[in-house]
Amino acid sequence: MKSTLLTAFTLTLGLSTAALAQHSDYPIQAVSFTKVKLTDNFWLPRLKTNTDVTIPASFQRCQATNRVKNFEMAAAKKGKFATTFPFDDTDIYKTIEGASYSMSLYPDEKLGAYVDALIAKVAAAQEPDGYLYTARTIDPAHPHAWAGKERWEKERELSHELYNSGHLYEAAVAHYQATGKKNFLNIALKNADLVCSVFGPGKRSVAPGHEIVEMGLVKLYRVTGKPEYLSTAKFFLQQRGTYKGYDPKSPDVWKNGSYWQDDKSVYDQREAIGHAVRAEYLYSAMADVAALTDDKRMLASVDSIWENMVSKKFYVTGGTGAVPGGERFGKNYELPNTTAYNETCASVADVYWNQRMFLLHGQSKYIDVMEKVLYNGLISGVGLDGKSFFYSNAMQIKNSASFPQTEPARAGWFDCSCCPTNLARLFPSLPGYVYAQRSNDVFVNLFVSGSTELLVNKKKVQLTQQNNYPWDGGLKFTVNPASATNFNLRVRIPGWARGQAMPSDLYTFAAPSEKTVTIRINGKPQQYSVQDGYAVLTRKWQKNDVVDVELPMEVRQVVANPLVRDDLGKVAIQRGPIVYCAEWTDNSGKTSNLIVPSNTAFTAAYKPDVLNGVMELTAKVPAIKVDAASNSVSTVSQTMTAIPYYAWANRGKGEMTVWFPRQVLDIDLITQPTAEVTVGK
Ligand code: FUB
Ligand code: ZN
Repeated sequence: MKSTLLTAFTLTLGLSTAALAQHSDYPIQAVSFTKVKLTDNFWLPRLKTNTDVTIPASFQRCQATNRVKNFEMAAAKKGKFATTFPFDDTDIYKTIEGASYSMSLYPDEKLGAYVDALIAKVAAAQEPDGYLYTARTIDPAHPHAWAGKERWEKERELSHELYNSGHLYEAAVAHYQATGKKNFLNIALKNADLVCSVFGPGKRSVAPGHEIVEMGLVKLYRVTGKPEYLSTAKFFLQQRGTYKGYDPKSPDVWKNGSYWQDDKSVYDQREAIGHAVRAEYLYSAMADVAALTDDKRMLASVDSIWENMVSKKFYVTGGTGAVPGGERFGKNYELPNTTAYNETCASVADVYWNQRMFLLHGQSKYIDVMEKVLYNGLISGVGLDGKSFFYSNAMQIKNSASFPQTEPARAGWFDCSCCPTNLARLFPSLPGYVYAQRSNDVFVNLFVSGSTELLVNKKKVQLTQQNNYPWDGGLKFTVNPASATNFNLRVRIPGWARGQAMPSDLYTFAAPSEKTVTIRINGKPQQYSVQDGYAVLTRKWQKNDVVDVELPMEVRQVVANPLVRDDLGKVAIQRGPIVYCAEWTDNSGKTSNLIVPSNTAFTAAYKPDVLNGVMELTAKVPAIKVDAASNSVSTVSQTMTAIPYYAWANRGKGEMTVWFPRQVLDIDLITQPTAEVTVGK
């Protein structure tokens, strides 16, 4: 199907098939979102809410906040840029991207017509040579302050011209794949042709100030086979570290270039640094380009950066980008709780990056990380209503008389509204992360009920999943080949089910578990080997073969590497892939006084009426009480209730804790939060 589309498309464009000759690519291919149908109890309602609430609200907000008007004014070449940031155009692109994915799940003529009308407005705003950036086109004599007088003059800093292009490309490809229409894609190609004619060896050079154009160009390359798109993506990556105007000795991340990942060549970068969203889009593009051009040095860099992030710069909830000032990665092990930043967009980027790392290496550790992000720090970014969001995902909300902390509230939209629209596009793309294939190896990466149809050994194989994940560890897979056929079904055995809280020593389970993973085929217990984190089930599959996998769903305590100062003496609570928190509303108004000793026995109970249905954990624990005169403290036994972290802040404002002291000694009686927030830079 994919190659037919590609061939039909390239012939229409008049591209020769020689242009398609690719020497290298990811050794593993993801099964496209268009081929995976979900029936899942956990994800499907979220995707439905995204379709029914988030996407319409997002379009409405793009309209109400003048983002659409910017395009109309650019088309008319009249008016005054009417929003705050030069990258506000991308909110429209990202929402179209989400709507496109969504229409492939839920066809919707009215939505299709609305999207087409919006695309026509985008087309009208595009300059004749392909340039598309309303912040300049509306009034080229008075462009946005971040834009510079001439095109691309401030691209290395904050103009976001290529960032806008990158989101345009990503959205246009999704729209083309989902609808088969080329109206949006043609706009993207015209812009990309301009970009490729301006930038490249012997032409203009820049390390784009906010990465994503590289990933977008790779997607256009995949659709069209046009080599310039890939070579320009690689050119942009190779420009990092070439700018001479930084002061490499400056500790200031802007002045030494590390904020933009521009302090070193990509070939010399080994650490996740700078603005987290920029960084993770860069690393995603490095994986793409390393795969497509067989660039082993680039691969070595991105491998090391990944190791650094998962070993030293990753919250237990999957959040990344600890430091509010510059929305960036901190130093190694700098993972404070009271000031954690964790931009939702960084989690979105992390999903993209880990998917690519998996496609490169075929190891489950990348999906373990992706799963952690998906089920925790990513979906915490959206309220259960689908229209209230967190830009930053806190790790601890703590109030004391001396240091009252302002609890964050979810908001419907932000001046800088990158996160809501990034979620709008990520959710409906989820079916594309469930399965992957490498000839006779079929990978099951995520446990999401639904089905897909694959071609293995030239035979159609239908694969169906039925489960109640993440609440239940019982997974049922039905394999249904058109006729009996040999292949390897590789079922991911999550790290957390193999005694590994994290594929690094950043987090470990506090105590070992005796429980093991069991697998049966057609009811018969199987001996299986685990390779690269997958149970490899090799056999001649017959019609309606049934595989049952039982993952041990225990409540585990997690401890952090002692170098993470903020988590010393503390534990987090995890059950399956879900990381828990305690919220004030379930815990007599306070959570910073709860202690979780190592012998705490939690009971898990599914509560269909709580927070749209969650597995709730309860336990008797010691809690600190302060006397009425605030002169003395004592410990009382109290029932503690924990809910999935992702579901916090849906019932009003108050204290929230992820990391609990194990002993009275480890309680932070006073912690002063010191958040300094810089958005949009
Ligand atoms: O700069 C564009 C977007 O705005 C970034 O990705 C976010 O972090 C926010 O700063
Ligand atoms: Zn964001």
